[in-house]
Amino acid sequence: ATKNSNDISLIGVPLQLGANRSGVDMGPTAIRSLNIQARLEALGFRVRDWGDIEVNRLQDRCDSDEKLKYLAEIARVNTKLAEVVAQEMGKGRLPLVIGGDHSIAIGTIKGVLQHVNKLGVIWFDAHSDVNTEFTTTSGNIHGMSLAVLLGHGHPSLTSIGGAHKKLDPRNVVIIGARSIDPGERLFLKEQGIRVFTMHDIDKYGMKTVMDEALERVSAGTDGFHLSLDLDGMDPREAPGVGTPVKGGISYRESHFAMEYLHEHGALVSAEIVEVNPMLDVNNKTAKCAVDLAGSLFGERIL
Ligand code: EXY
Ligand code: MN
Ligand code: MN
Ligand code: MN
Repeated sequence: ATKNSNDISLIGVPLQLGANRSGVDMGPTAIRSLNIQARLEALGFRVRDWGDIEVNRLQDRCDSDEKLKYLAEIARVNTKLAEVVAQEMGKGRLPLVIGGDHSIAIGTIKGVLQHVNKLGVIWFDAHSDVNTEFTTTSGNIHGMSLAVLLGHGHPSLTSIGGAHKKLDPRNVVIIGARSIDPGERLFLKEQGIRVFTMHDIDKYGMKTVMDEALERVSAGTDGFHLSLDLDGMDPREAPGVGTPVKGGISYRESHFAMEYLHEHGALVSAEIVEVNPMLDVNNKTAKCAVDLAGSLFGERIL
């Protein structure tokens, strides 16, 4: 994989079927309207906007498995996304995927896993997203994507890109968690996944948290992926998200985390998810997303 590639491939996924509220399918439009491409080009990157993965928006509820909402279409979109991510990485480009709800992490990371054997993942999120069809109470697939990537969940999702293409829980770190369901708590314990809750961030500070997180996602891996869910930030800073949770990561802590990842290097891929312009205030959340992308690619490092 091309670590720290100078070429970025921007891929939009206007998907809201995995979420609990509509509007997040307009995330790519809101983020592009803030000129994310020009922002990254100003940092010296060559940015190619691949466009959007096609989504059949009008879906009736009757998917194959009642429990999981819109399972068939979400599996189809993520299969296509995985192919495109793998193809763009094959051309030496760093995939920067713009969502859309967090179910798209399935396609992004499965695509990266076609090229990277051992991949670390930083999961920046108020939630752990490790529900399965057995533990979910909502049936929303955006709350299941990390479990799927660890090989647990509905076969039509875990089989995308090959069922054997999955993450090692020792290389996965969740940062910002503050809303974890009972079934998820059990899963996280069983899997031994390192979770830095808001309590940990307050107790140790973001630098200490990031130091340990970077150690875990780098140990024996070929680099790491950043899955940036804007609901990880405090809702006062990022109100335009479908599942806001009070007491989140501050604006400065978020930027520090991004800059720290940049300084460390070894970023292989990234995605920015859950920006919902319908719930936003003057595009504030989309602007946070673009600003954080700038920091992730070195904008505030002299
Ligand atoms: N844990 C809840 C569920 O499974 O429905 C909420 C999940 C929210 C997921 C957002 C994307 O992070
Ligand atoms: Mn999430
Ligand atoms: Mn979340
Ligand atoms: Mn294979």
